[in-house]
Amino acid sequence: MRKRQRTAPVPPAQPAFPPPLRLRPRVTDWSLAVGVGAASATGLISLISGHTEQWSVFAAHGVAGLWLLLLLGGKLRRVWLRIAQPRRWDRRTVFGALALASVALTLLSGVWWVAGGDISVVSFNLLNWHIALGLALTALVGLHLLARAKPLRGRDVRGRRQALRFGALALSAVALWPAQQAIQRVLALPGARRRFTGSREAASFAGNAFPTSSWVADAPRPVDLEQWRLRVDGAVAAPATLTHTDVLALGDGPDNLDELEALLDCTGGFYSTQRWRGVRVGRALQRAHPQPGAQYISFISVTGYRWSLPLGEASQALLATHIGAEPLSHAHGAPLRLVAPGRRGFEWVKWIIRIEALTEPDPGQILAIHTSSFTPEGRGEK
Ligand SMILES: Nc1nc2c(c(=O)[nH]1)N[C@H]1C(S)=C(S)[C@@H](COP(=O)(O)O)O[C@H]1N2
Ligand SMILES: [Mo]
Repeated sequence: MRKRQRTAPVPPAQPAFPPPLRLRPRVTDWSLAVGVGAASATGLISLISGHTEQWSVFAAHGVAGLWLLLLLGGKLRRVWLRIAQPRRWDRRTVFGALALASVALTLLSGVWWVAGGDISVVSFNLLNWHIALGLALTALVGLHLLARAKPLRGRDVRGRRQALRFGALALSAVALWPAQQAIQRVLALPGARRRFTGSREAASFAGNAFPTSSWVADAPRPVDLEQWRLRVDGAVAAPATLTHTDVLALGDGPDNLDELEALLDCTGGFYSTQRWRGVRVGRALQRAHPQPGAQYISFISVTGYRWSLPLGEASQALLATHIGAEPLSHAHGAPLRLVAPGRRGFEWVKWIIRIEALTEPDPGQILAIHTSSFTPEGRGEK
């Protein structure tokens, strides 16, 4: 009788050389979670950073992104089989797959923008998409963590080899950031011409020709100069209401406006340097005599958009009526817009109608810049 031969179960194919940087599943997952947290936090902070000293925020964001990129391969290799088999899907798979897809798309849009990519998809450029996807991904990864997170155990992190791999991966992420910049410079990729904030130059010193932008969608009606007044009030001894002529007369006259060369850097990804002209904010304040307790100056738009700066910095800022040789156009904030050197574009309030001296910071301004576009004035209905 022939003996039936029992076939031993075929062991899963092992790669002859395991990838040197593969981390244990839970270590990979928690590293991804920490990477996403770091990328979101630095990404959000970067939106309000514009001073050159703040370059490290952008560097940290880049390193967090590269860290995610390096980890993603291992994660994909592991979950691919589950995702590729619809029969094995459940609700948690959907969150997980969405989280993974959003991480991949966010990384792709970020890397592409950094490399100089210049496409726009449904009227948003790559940087806009990167920000939107990044916000979505933070929410999705949060949900995915709630649904699937497994605690790290001692045996996940123990072992010299595991520590070495982890260290090598972290070092690679840190080293890839300057390497990537050097390569861009050597190859003279368009990405190398960006500011440290990621923004690209647009129509500097060309008057009103540079792009216009809005934080949400402020679109007020053009302001009638005859009707327009600037109110200076709040913590001041002598509140004032000024006509356009009064404003120009605050300085050395319309033929001798104050000048400031300053760079507007929009979080939407462009920057433009202009010779702005108008009157220093300090001159308007002098007229109204700030009280000793005044600490912040809030600039308020006809739309309700408002932002404030510390008193000393505000005094040095400019209330611009002109760009170079041209009067400010409506889209750029006529008749009066703030020029706040070193601050990101969103702080440069357009269509100013009121300057208010404050004795305390104004947290409400964060809400105001998001809601102004929904006021009748912001929609141009009033
Ligand atoms: N009132 C008001 N001011 C505003 C904005 C806005 O939406 N409303 N957008 C800000 C943003 S996000 C930027 S980048 C600059 C853009 O100025 P620009 O249109 O002259 O380029 O204006 C800032 N001032
Ligand atoms: Mo902006």
